[in-house]
Amino acid sequence: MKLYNGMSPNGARVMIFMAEKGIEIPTVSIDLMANEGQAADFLKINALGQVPVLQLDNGRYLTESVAICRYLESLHPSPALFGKTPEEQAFIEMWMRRMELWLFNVAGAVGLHEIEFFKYRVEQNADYAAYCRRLLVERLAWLDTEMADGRGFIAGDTFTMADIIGMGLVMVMGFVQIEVPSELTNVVRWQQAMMSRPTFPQMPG
Ligand SMILES: N[C@@H](CCC(=O)N[C@@H](CS)C(=O)NCC(=O)O)C(=O)O
Repeated sequence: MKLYNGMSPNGARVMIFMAEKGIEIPTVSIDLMANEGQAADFLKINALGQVPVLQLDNGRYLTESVAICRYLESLHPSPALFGKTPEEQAFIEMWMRRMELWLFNVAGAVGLHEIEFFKYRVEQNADYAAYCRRLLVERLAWLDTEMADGRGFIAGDTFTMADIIGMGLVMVMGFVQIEVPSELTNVVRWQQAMMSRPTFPQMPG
């Protein structure tokens, strides 16, 4: 197998996942800031011009971060980050979708609509970015209420793929400088725990 990856919130999901499991895969580094994702050779691998991409041993390219992690989970089941029992798996899946669709994508939209680098990716709209900033904070308040049962992690008492998607969210919030309001103590506690985890990516200074 070969991984094509670059420093980014979605790329980080796979890096964190591998680090949590102690998996090593030869990696080709794609420098997104130098626009290597849009290079003709890379577009032949993933026409969307995005990382991460896992090339399987049979040559096929898997081009979605969660699909890559799921594939690696089946090859390296322990520790189980997608759950073991049907019930665990279903609740982790529920929380993965909530973290990605309900939170991560809203934070991502702030970046897409505000950061100069993305001006050729989307038709930027400053009002939409401002709306997404407000919406994200509202949704973090919802997450805080959900986590008021004292659970240590997003989907329960163990670290899972839902937390890894959440770590990507924390990274995006760092890029666009959105802070978790201090009164959201459950989210603040979880965020601090994620940032102190040895597998949380250290951003280049
Ligand atoms: N759904 C894809 C999204 C991947 C994605 O958006 N990757 C971004 C980095 S977070 C990327 O490679 N962007 C390259 C660019 O815009 O040039 C996944 O999770 O794998």
